[in-house]
Amino acid sequence: MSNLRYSQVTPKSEYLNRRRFLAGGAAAVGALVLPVSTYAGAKLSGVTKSPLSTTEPATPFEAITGYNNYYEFGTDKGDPAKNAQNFKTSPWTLTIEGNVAKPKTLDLDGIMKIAPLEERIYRHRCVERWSIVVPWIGFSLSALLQQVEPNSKAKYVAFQSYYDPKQMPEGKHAGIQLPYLEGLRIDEAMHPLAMLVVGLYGEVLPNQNGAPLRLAVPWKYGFKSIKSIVKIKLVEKEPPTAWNLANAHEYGFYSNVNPEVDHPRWSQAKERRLPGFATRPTLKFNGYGDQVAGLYTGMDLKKYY
Ligand SMILES: Nc1nc2c(c(=O)[nH]1)N[C@H]1C(S)=C(S)[C@@H](COP(=O)(O)O)O[C@H]1N2
Ligand SMILES: [Mo]
Repeated sequence: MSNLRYSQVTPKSEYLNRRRFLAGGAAAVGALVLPVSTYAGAKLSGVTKSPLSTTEPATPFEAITGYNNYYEFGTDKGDPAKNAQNFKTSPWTLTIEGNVAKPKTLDLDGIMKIAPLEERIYRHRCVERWSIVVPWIGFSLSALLQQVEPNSKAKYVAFQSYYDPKQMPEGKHAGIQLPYLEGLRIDEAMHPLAMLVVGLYGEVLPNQNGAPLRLAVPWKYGFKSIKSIVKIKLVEKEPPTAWNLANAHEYGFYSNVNPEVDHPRWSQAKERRLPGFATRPTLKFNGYGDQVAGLYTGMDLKKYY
């Protein structure tokens, strides 16, 4: 059971500042009034291991946190690790609204208390053909959705990322519309594998991986797993998504991992497992078919790509 509260987590920066203060005397006094810009690296406690984990070995921390897509902080894979370091993730506000009986506004403490924290080791397959295995920490998105009590008009779930051009100046050159938008059908969102993530490798999420709150939808291409979520809205119609708005021909709403349906510019049959260059066959639904194929019974997955 996790009774951890965000206010009880010791941010690494604060801890370091404190150490510096103890060691450095007067010169370090300023450190006491520095705002805590990030919780990245703070340890999460009370995390249980989930049976939903793959038995594949997890990708090293350095690869997961050093090779990222996060266009708000630049389009090169190394940009997010460099440019997101000072991103301010506290205070944070998440709103859940729309076709629900009980809309909610949560701060970080509230987010951490939605459900007990679990470690789930998931495969993650980017549409650009690299893959990683990540020990995420979080809980099923359904835990939060059930708390707001969706009504019968809630057919889809729309997600919106934080966007502040001042903190994310590289976002101007992203080539996609920001704030980043994503969406799931309600039954996809309610599937236990769909996860809200607050950490990885035992720690609060590094900023470049989507702190303080991101999605992990392991049977879909990585771009469905939206980072730094500020708004979740239960809606009646299929919501717009960032990559579909940018290029509808290449990126559909569903975006289930599917080695049988090529991207218009490349085959999706294989993937590169980081770190290194070894390739392996890509699995339908990224290997989660036993759990999720039933969501798409009777659908033409070439049409609904
Ligand atoms: N807000 C936001 N979320 C995002 C992206 C982004 O650019 N902005 N990139 C997506 C893509 S393409 C991938 S592959 C994953 C990468 O997640 P990771 O960096 O934690 O591996 O984040 C997804 N979520
Ligand atoms: Mo991606």
